[in-house]
Amino acid sequence: MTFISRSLAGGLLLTVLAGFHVAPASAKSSALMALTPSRMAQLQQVNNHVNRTITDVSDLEQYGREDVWTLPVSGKGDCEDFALLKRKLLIQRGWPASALSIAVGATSWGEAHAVLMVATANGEYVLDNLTASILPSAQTGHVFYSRQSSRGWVSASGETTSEPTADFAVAGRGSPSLVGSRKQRD
Ligand SMILES: [Ca+2]
Repeated sequence: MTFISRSLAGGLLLTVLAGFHVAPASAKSSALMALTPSRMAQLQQVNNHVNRTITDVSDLEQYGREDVWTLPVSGKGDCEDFALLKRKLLIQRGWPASALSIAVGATSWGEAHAVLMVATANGEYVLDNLTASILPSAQTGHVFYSRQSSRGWVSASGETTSEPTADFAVAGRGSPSLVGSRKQRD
């Protein structure tokens, strides 16, 4: 997801966005499902299954180029591909597509990252290939700055774009190399 790192403006931007709460962009509150124990167990089962069965490989290694968003049909993929498969499996299990959106941002150590956000009547939870824990979005330690919606991608400022991007006024200043080493990709 190098376009994400190119979009970032460095630490200042992350400071600005740290308070950005990712609100459900497409799921209406009336349509949200209660997060019952059985549904939480379903989220954990899907998260664990995908995290254990898909091998984390960068798009550059697998496809020879960055930013290939696709289901990991080869058994290999990176963070957004894990999220796409989890979304598909949850829809197959009866979850409404409107409650399932991919959010992109950065980890606390500055890696570009993507996760699957699940909007429920009990709050929004994250399915993450970095952990088996299903955490509320505010407790992941990640900073999210753009999320999928039915209209494209919605940034922290509310702008809709065709690609996930951070479009605050500070973007474009500072170092674009926030993401840095890709040794711990996703
Ligand atoms: Ca990918």
